[in-house]
Parts: sequence; C-alpha cells; structure tokens
Amino acid sequence: MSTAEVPMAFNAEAVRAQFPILSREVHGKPLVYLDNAASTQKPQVVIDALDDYYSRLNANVHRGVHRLSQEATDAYEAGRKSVARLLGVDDDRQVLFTRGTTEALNLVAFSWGLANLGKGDEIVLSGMEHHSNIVPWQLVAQRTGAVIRVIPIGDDGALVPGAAAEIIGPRTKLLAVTHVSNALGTINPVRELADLAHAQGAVVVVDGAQAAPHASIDVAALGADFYALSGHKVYAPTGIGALYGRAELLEAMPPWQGGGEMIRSVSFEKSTYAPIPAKFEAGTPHIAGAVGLGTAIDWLLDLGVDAVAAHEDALLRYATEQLTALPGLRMIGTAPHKAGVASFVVDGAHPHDIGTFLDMAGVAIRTGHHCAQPVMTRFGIPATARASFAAYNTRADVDALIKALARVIEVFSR
Ligand code: 7TS
Repeated sequence: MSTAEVPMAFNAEAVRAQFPILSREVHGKPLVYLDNAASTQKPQVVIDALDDYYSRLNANVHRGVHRLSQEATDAYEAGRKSVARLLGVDDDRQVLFTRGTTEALNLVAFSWGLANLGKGDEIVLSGMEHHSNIVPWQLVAQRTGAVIRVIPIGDDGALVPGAAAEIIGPRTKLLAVTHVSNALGTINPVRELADLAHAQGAVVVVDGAQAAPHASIDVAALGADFYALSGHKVYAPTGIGALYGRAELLEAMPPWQGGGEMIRSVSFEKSTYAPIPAKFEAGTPHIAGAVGLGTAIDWLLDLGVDAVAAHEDALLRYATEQLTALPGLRMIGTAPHKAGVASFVVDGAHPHDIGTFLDMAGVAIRTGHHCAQPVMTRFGIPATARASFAAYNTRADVDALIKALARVIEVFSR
C-alpha cells in the first residue's frame, strides 16, 4: 500500500479550524505552515485562556490573601498539574516552570552541574544536540574542569550503534541527550542510553523540546532524571516552559536564582529557601504563560498525543516519499525512528534560496543550521531546508510544499 492510501488517524481539518492564524494569507497565498519544530501555532482555546486570565483573574501568585490572587494562584498551579500529566509525573512538586527548554537546561547546568561536577568528570552529549544542550555544559565544564564527550551520529542521523556503550563509563557524571532531534527528526533510544548512564551512577538530562508535542511521555519509564520542554512548541505561548526533576535531586540542589518567592526567610546574615518547586521559581513568574501552557496541554491530551503522533508520522512518510522522488534532493536524517521533521538539501540551490522561494508561495519552512551546527558539520553542509509537522497539517500542506519545491528545482536547474 502506498503511503497515499494510509488512512489519516484523525480529522486534521477539524483541528486546523481551531487555529485562527491558519486562515490568513501570505503574499496573497493561503498560509501553509510547516515550521512547527521552531514554534507551533496556538488554538483558539489557548488564546481565549490568555484573554480570560487577563480579563478576569490577573493578580500576583502565592502572595495575596485576596480573591484574585487566590484564583490566579489556582490557575497557575493547575498549569503545573497539566505539565505533570503530560510527563506522567504524579508528584507535581517535581515540575518547575521556566522560560523554556533553554532556561530549563541552564538551570540544571548551573545548579546541579556547578554543585556536582569536578575536574576530569565527564559530561556525555550526543552529536545531534541543539546548542542549548551544548553551550550550558561548555560553560559549566570551563568552570569545573569537567570534560565533554560526544556520542557520534551515523550517516542516517541515528547514533552510531554501540558508541554510547563505549563512551559512557566510570567517569561519566552526566548524560544530556535530546529525545528527538530538531535538525534530523531522529528519535533517540533514551531508555537504553539512560540505563547505560545509570549503571555508572550518572544523572540523565533529556531535552524534550521536540518530543513533548509528538509523543506520549513517561519520564520514569524513559529513565530521565531531568526532562525539559518549551511551551511554544506544544501549542502554548512563548516565554514559558518546564523542567521535570526528580525530587531527591531538586531538593539537594542549590537555588540558581535568588529573589522573592524562592525563600523561607531572609536576613542580611543568612537566607533559607522555600521547598521545591518554589525554590527554583524566583520572582514573579509568567503566570499567564503557565495558564496558557496548561490549557494547551489539556487540549493536546484531549486530542490524544498518540493520535497526533500517528497523524504526523503518516504525513512524514507521505512527504518523505514525494521529497525523495524530486530530482537532486537529498534527505538529511533517514533514521528508522523519526518524528515530524523532514530536513533536506537540493543540488545547486542554497537552503535559504529555497526558503525564500517557498515563502513567496505561502509555504513557511525553516532553513539554516537549526541551532545544531555540529549536525551540519557532521554532514558536511552549511544548512538544510526543514519542513516540520503538527496536528493541524494535512496532505494538502505537503502537496503545496512539493509543488513549490518542484518549481524551485526547475528554476535552479536551468
Ligand atoms: N532543544 C531542541 C531539541 C530544540 O529543538 C530547541 C528549539 C531547543 C532545545 C530550545 O528551545 P527554546 O524554546 O528554549 O528556544 N528549536 C528550534 C528550532 O528547531 N528552530 O527554532 C527553534
């Protein structure tokens, strides 16, 4: 059966109708939004939740005895419960709000990392990490004398089989690995990697930015001690994200930012800190963002993450089949287990030119190194063009992409 005949798992048109932005035009053409790995669009329920928060509830949290403050606190804490539900976490004290994945990873690096890493300790990363799961570790390595080691990627964009087992060893103190690669779409065998790391007594940090929108997640089953995600990639606002951390680890870690909310008592001689999660949430948080994130997650869970994942997988196969048939096009990232990302290069056409040409046809894709320059170096290319899928994408979106790409190839091959 060709992928064109595979029935769609659910009604993407009905999902699409819930996203007002998707009915706008770009350069006089209907918008075809295929840059979801960078940021997803927001459904009306999320937009309404933000409106409702500011129209009815707005007040600072955890501070006032007055009614609005209590209701705002309840709404903020409901957001935390929704994140916990998405990650399969029972005890929601283990969920911290952050600005996003980048801040979540920096929190682990600068709190856990500075407190626990020393000279010669090894931080193991994979070769497909986003810069936000590389640079914080470099900063911490520079301060502590720890050393970074990298699990290499094979030609298909999956980790080289057996390489992790050779690299993870008695000096490994921390493994930080992405669940799904934003540049290649590869789904990493997180549990297998986590077992190797745990056998050496190391702590496991998982960058879930690209997985949270596309997969059912159970942090305990994955073996993640920390799991980071970004709201804006799961149909929620920008400026909000979350970090799951195992309670014993979070409790033992020093605060990484000081200020209001995170203290128990303060004097000029000494301060003591609030219990988790408040210990890691200094200052007034992005309350509306947390409300929006909770709403988006509830919406996604209602839709069914597995149904969404199956839908996106069908789209990815449909797109891959047609992309690979285009002359001069080469897929970057052909691992057996992939999620929602089709990265490619075309002979004789720079990805930026492809992106610009597609934009004129109303098709939004991402071009560049995708903040994963080591991946580009590994494949000997400066950049790729990347189409990435969400719950609201349809085969018609893929058809529009292919049609516009065929024109680009025709123009550039002249
Ligand atoms: N980790 C991965 C795997 C990512 O894909 C991204 C963002 C981040 C971390 C950082 O997330 P942030 O929300 O803190 O910025 N990835 C992309 C992308 O692929 N295109 O734009 C942003």
